[in-house]
Amino acid sequence: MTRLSLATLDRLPPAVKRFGYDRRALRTGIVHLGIGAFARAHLADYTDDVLARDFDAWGICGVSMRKPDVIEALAPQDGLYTIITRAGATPQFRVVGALSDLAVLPADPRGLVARMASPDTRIVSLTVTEKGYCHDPATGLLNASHPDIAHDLSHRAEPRSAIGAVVAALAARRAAGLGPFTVMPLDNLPSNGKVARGLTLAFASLLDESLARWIEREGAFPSTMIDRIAPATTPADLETVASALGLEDRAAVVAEPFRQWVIEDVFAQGRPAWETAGAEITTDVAPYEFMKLRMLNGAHSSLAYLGYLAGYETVADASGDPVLAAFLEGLWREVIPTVPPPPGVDLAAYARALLERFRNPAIRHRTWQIAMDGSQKLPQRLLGTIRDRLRSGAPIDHLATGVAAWMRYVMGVDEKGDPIDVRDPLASRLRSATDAAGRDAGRIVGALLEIDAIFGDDLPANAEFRRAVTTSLDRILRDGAKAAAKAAAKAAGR
Ligand code: CS2
Repeated sequence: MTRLSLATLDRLPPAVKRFGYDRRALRTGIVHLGIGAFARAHLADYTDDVLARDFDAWGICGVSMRKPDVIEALAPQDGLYTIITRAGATPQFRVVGALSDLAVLPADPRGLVARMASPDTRIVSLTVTEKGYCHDPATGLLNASHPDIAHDLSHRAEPRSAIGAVVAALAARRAAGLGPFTVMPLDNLPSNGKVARGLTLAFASLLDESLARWIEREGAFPSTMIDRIAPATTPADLETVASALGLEDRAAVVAEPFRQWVIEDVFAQGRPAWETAGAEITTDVAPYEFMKLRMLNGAHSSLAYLGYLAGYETVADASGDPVLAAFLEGLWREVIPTVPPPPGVDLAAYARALLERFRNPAIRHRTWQIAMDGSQKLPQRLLGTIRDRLRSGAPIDHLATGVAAWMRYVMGVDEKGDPIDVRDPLASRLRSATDAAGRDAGRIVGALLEIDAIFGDDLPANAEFRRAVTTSLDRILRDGAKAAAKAAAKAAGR
């Protein structure tokens, strides 16, 4: 089958939406590190809208940080790909043109650094997932013993990590008398701009204190809240696209119709007018981040562990189970009092809308996918909320059940005795901790709470936290995940 590309674009059927600008004239102004499904369904989607209205040099260079697969799929397509928007029976198709260039970091790290250092690059954005920041998730500080960071400190011209690449390129810009580009993280971390700034400064300080001071003075690190559910593309999705387009597209992504983006307006070298595409530009992203990370992602992770253990493959299936849906509602009742509502937002209505989004039957978002990297996600999704609740003496039954379900999950064997493919940078540490503890809830909780990169030193010392998580884990081990979800609702109702 013929591939989607600039040369074959005019063969697209009229029902397929396509970008409305001259792609060949598009220049690159953004380098995006981590061009996975999320960035293609979010940043590039918004940017494509802006380019259609207000054409400017804001094409995106999509960068793969490790494996070349995505770039190998995009390259013969001139960077073009389809977003399949799914809700209800009829998917919508849209071909995006915003990726004006492509690169694979490990194939040519020097080339990528040079590209980031070029005067054309005005923004470097990142979707490298939580673990890609090489930080300590509990504190947000740089993990200087992370193998990629250690490598980049001794091979600065050939970075492997996002932070290493950012600092190498900023150093080259400074040497060339250019100002810094804006560093814009698009990952689910609280105050992601502040975190990225702290990590960049910490890394730069280890190389050259004056470079760090320059970045501190001149650099810009906007925080953002990003939201769109975009599950991994399946072979069946690629077939759907091929029959809709009449062309093969190996880089298509799937997304829900909903999208949201809140951006702190601090840019060093300008930015696309993303607000014309519906992004919210603000001076304070924090309330939006709290809402999204604690309510959406906190519920997502809890549901992923409970749902996986209960035998559900997708979020839609799990949230269709009345016991787990009631659990989510109970969880949101615990979360809402800890979230300062963003201007004009009704958090109860936000929660109802989340349940609808989770239940979208056309989106097959695997519980296993969301369960990945729990050690990096728990702090901002559940543990911050738990700290706030404990401080005010409020019950944490649902939140603690989310944490207990994660503990049960990382034991690596499901309720039927089958192995679980636990993907986590700390997987082996988690497994040896739980293996040594047998099936004794108290001992498992004790062993896992020792990991201070996740729990800090306050939570392990909190008797109420330990009790609530142990009670819930004990219930999961004895009666299963669903019974524990039910018990949480009962305990909270007392
Ligand atoms: C999910 C997120 O995989 C996960 O951990 O919770 O990717 C979630 O789908 C997005 O944050 C939604 O915006």
